[in-house]
Formats: sequence, structure tokens, C-alpha cells
Amino acid sequence: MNKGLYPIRAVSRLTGVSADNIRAWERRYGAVVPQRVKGGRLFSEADLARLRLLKRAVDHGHSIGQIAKLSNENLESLPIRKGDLAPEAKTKSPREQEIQAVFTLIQNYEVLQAEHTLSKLASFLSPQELILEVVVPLMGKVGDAWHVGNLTIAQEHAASAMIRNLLGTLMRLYRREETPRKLMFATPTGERHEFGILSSAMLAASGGLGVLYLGTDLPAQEVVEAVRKTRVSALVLGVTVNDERKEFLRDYFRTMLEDFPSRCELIVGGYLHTELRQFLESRETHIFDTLEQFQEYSRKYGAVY
Ligand code: B12
Repeated sequence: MNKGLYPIRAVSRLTGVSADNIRAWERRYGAVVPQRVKGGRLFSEADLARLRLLKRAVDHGHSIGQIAKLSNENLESLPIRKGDLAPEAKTKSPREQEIQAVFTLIQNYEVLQAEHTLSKLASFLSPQELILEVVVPLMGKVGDAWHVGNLTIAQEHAASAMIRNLLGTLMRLYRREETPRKLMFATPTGERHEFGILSSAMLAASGGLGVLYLGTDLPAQEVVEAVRKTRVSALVLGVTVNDERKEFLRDYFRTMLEDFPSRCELIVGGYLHTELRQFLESRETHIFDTLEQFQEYSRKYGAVY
């Protein structure tokens, strides 16, 4: 395959936009302009970035016809309001029924029963299926309900604790004495969205890698100190809340990189504003928008899935 160019199927997987929609957005609105080659189209990294921005806007209720011609900068500054995700935009999971069942149990504070249902799913799904088909959509549902006031803080906390326990237990189950490489997971100060790093850590552990999980909301200097003391191969940071924290995050990463051991790689996953993305790319950071991209990259450390 041409380096840095992706066929439509890969683009669909990496951006979450269906192949049909990619074609329609291109044909009807000229939203992206891929290279035409014999047998199809090839999309660049820039096309991928644009499709992600378009998807984010459409997912939050904007009509593709009205936004397709906007610049990336304007797409980024479109209002993304709390909890206004268009229902039809949410990815349908093949586990929809089970997810709804767990959600209802949480609403009724039947946490033990919810845990039981989740554990049953975990017993027959692969780690990847559990994360992508259950954990990501379930947390989306729980968080969205919390954002619009349909779930209390207590219910959200109960759901978060349940998922944290389940993934933590599974991570311990996968722990091996001899691992090719160890990866450390954390989020920056003020970032409480935990499931990106928890899911990545669990995927890495299931692939046979060593995992050192620090958790959320950590100051830069403390993370660097932990990296120095433990000699991990990579530090994986999850970033989600970005919009009003661009400068804070740039300073955070600047501080971190001042003193960062050169033998350790820095990996940042989640949602990154263009400016922060460019800043990090200029510092040789690896950036992943999806768990699948991270999983693919982790093979480089010896992970086997
Ligand atoms: C659950 C949730 C919460 C929970 C978090 C619980 C917890 N313990 O983690 C709670 C209720 C606490 C919460 C709080 C807030 N949230 Co919230 N939350 C969500 C929600 C619904 C789901 C996020 C989630 O965990 N999904 C599961 C993860 C695995 O999937 P994901 O986030 O989609 O991530 C994908 C990629 O980005 C990537 N990824 C993400 N992280 C990482 C990390 C790595 C290493 C890698 C490789 C990949 C990766 O992989 C995932 C799948 O491919 C989203 C909206 C939505 N439907 O997505 C809002 C959302 C993320 N929250 C948002 C906001 C604004 C907040 C608050 C600031 C709201 C407020 N006013 O108080 C607070 C404060 C949070 C803080 N200070 O950190 C915004 C963020 C906007 C932005 N980008 O700036 C969102 C998008 C909602 C919105 N539409 O506005 N939230």
C-alpha cells in the first residue's frame, strides 16, 4: 500500500464514518478530495483528520450540507454542546440490548446485578470486543445521560466504578511475569475521563505487554518522575477535555518534555485540538485518535492480539 495513504475501508475503520457516507460526502459536497487510483480512492492523513472533524460536527447535530465546505479551523470552533449527540449518530453496537440492560440496572441502583451482567459478557467476549462493543458504547450512554441530567452523579460514579473494577480485574488476570515491554498510563491534571487510558491499558495487557496504570489527573513533574524511576518503554497519556484548555495543555506538555527521558516514547491518545496536535507532532509524539490505532501501534512493542 502507498505510504501514508489509506483505502476507503481503512478510513472508515479509523474515522468511524461509514464507507457509504464517505463516498456521499465526497460526491455531493466535495467534503474531502481523495486521490483517484485504479480500483478506488486513496485518502491522506489530512483527509482522515478532516473526516474526523466532520464526523464530530455531524454527531453533534450539524447538517453535513451546511458544514462540508467549512475550513478545518471553522469546523473545530463549531459549538459542541453538552450531551447533544444526535441519536442516529451514535454507533450501533451489536450488544445494544445488553448495554441497555446494564444501563437500566444502573438507573435502578442495582449495581451487583449490573456487574453480574457485565462479567457474563466479559466471560465470552474477546478483550477487544468487550472494550469496543460494550465499554465504549456503555460509557458513552452513561456519560451522555449524566451530561443532560438524566443520571445522577451517584449513578454515574457507580457505573464508572463498576467498569474500572472489571477492567482492573481483567488487567490483573492478563498480567505476566515476563513481558517484552512495559507501558505507563495516565491523564494530565484536570482530565477525569478515564476510559480511554483504561481501555488502552487493558488492550495492551491482553496483548501480553506490561502495564503500569497510574490513573487520572496527574501533574507533569510527577509523571516524569515515575517514568524515570520505572524505566517504562512508553508513557501513554489520554486527553479528552481540550476546548478551553489548549494553553494549559501546551504548557503541561512543554514542562513534561523538558525533562523527558529520550529512551521513553510519548504516546497521546484521545481528542486533540489541531494546535495541540501540531505542537506535539513537532516534538515527535505519537498521536492516536482511536483505540484501534493504538492497538495496531502496540504490536511494535511486541503485543500479540
Ligand atoms: C463518560 C463521560 C464523562 C464522565 C467520565 C467518567 C470517567 N470516570 O471517565 C464524567 C461524567 C465524569 C464526565 C465529566 C465531564 N465531561 Co464528559 N463525557 C463523557 C462521555 C459521555 C463519554 C466519554 C467516555 O469515557 N467514552 C469512552 C471512551 C473509551 O471513548 P471516547 O471518549 O469516545 O474516546 C474515543 C477516542 O477519543 C479514543 N480515546 C480516548 N481517550 C484515549 C486515550 C488513549 C490512550 C487512546 C489511544 C485513545 C483514546 O478512543 C475512544 C474510542 O475510539 C463523552 C461524550 C461521548 N458520548 O463521547 C463526554 C465528553 C468527553 N465530556 C465532556 C465534558 C466537557 C465534560 C465535563 C468538562 C463537563 C462538565 N461541564 O463538568 C466534565 C469534566 C471532566 C474532566 N474534568 O475531565 C466533553 C468534552 C469536550 C471536549 N473535547 O473538550 C464530551 C465530548 C461531551 C460533549 N459532547 O461535550 N464525562
